[in-house]
Amino acid sequence: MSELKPIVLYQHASGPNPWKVVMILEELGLPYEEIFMDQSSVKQSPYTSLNPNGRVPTIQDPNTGITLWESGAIVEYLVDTYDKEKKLSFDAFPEKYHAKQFLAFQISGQGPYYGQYAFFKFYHPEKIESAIQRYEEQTLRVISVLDKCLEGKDYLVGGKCSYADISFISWELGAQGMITEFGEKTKQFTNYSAWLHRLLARPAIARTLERKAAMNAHK
Ligand SMILES: N[C@@H](CCC(=O)N[C@@H](CS)C(=O)NCC(=O)O)C(=O)O
Repeated sequence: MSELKPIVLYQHASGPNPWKVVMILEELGLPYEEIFMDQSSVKQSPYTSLNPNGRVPTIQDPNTGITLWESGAIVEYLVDTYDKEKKLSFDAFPEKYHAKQFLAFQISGQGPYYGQYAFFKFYHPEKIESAIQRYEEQTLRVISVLDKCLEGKDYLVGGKCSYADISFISWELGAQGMITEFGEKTKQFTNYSAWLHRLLARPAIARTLERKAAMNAHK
């Protein structure tokens, strides 16, 4: 892959979604360069001409000419375009669709519920207990689904670690980092905990998380 030009990733030091993309780039050994954005510049031109949603991540790939936003779409693009050896993805039926299913669950279930849980617990100016409770329940429900799907399995799809597994890591760690009682509340989900440890032991993931931690420690 040495002939590839670096993929440009617009990213954020602490938010979970761009780091999900970094994990895939690292796993696939793709060259990339990062442009770190702050909260206000993502809402303004020129960034909004790349991503009208005013959020990160966005990528620009000079090798194909694409500009793409939404982390799930970026993950799919990267594996479709560059994972020719199917290190993290699948050609075979039904695994190919099961991996898409879990990515869809991550994007629509994990990301929004965990995000709202953190928002109502820490950032909303009023303390609305019913909203906190609702999103905590939904967060734990997502984990219970993962735990069930992982019964008797090391990974979600096809007996190997794929983008489907990796896509969940960022938000799991985000929730653990923000919510101190999270570890206690998720202790009962033993398949889920073992799976997360397995994923965190991967060199590309450990490398990514070390860099993210170092970056946030200097703030
Ligand atoms: N659905 C989007 C969510 C992106 C998102 O919310 N990104 C956060 C960082 S993790 C962000 O840009 N926040 C800035 C803001 O909301 O203004 C994706 O998966 O890419």
